[in-house]
Amino acid sequence: AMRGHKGWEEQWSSPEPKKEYDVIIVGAGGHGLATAYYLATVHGITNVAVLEKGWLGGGNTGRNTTIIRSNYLYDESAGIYDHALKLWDGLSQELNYNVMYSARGVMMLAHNVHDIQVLKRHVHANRLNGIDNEWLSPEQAKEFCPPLNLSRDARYPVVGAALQRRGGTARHDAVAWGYARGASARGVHIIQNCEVTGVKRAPNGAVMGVDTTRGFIGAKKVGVVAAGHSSVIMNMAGVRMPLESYPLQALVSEPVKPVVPCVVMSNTVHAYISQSDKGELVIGAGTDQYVSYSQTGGLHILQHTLDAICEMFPIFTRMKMLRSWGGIVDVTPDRSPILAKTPVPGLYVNCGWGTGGFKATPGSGHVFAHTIARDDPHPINAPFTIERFRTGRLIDEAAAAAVAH
Ligand code: FAD
Ligand code: PYC
Repeated sequence: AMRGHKGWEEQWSSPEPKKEYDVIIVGAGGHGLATAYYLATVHGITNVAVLEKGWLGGGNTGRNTTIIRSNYLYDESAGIYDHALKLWDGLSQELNYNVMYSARGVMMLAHNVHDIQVLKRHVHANRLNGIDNEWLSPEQAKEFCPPLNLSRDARYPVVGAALQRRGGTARHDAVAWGYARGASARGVHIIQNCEVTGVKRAPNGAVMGVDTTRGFIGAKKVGVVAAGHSSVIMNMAGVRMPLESYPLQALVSEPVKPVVPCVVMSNTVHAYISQSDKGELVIGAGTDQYVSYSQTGGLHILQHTLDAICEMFPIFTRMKMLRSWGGIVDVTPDRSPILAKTPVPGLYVNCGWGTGGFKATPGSGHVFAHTIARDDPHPINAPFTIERFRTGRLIDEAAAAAVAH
């Protein structure tokens, strides 16, 4: 049927790379494309290339389970994740592209006294920052998500939940496509199948441009936004990053009629679930326990996750799983991202989002564009430096990451 549709307009152009740009962004995931979009729309910088080794949105942006929330513990995190959440609200209008943001609520389950204490601490901290989060009894949790199993016989019974009603999901591909179309329309060059293989520095140490599989491309400003491969590219510039890269997997079931009305996450049993608009159950796991660049991951991790899902939702026990996949997530020691200038003049980095960067895409692009355009961080991303791992001023969000890793 698709072959009959002739004359469709291109969503973005595919130009040949120029010899030089004002800014190069490495990585055409959601964060890189959003950065380019805001460089153009907010800062008037349009002589920008986004270089992508594969196809745009083919990295973690196109592989994630699309959960959006801002219920992190620390003030710094509240700043950046809620900045993003506010932008999600108007993003379809901003891009004139339906990103299908659905504030259906994200519910995090408690299974023991320790979980209750941790989640209640997050509820209180969030409220102090003006972020919605509320405590639910097990019965209220079931009312919000009827298929949830409240049996006391479960290995990890549900003993309460924290609910962020503004949390939800969005269509991951549409986010990449919408930002790409918006950036391209303003003159940004999106160059796919163009792998960065080196970062060139001038004798004074400053960035001069990048070597790529399509030749050298010059720029005095380079932003690295390459998720699981960020440390590889930063290494090309001589900067060692506090990052480890792990496979993180997800899977979807056969499509069924609407049955899961919200997002449910459980850090204790290592599983989370929502239902896509197509009807598939979207299920995710914790990371594999070893570092790797393989986008497959271990089968036992998925089996463990499905065991947990079946215990929380026994009605899914006989459902068939359709496909699974993995992405490579870049994890920092404190589970918070790095959005910062680097010791190399003209080199900027936006990485370390680990298992949880999709939700931050609009806010991250917005403040990273500011950082590059002004050569100075936006107040929202100012705390997310590389130096914090030397000074000890960490932003420890291991509990709020809510995905085992
Ligand atoms: P990416 O989309 O990965 O983009 C980086 C791009 O850089 C890639 O396209 C890659 O090809 C390119 N690149 C790499 N090396 C080079 C090179 N040398 N030259 C040129 N280009 C290069 N987050 C949430 O908030 N909610 C979730 O529910 C969630 N679920 C997840 C589930 C899974 C299975 C996975 C894997 C991740 C999940 N995440 C989630 C995390 C989230 O997907 C990422 O943090 C986020 O998408 C990162 O976006 P990005 O644009 O930085 O990276
Ligand atoms: O950060 O909310 C999250 C998340 C859910 C699944 C993977 N990451």
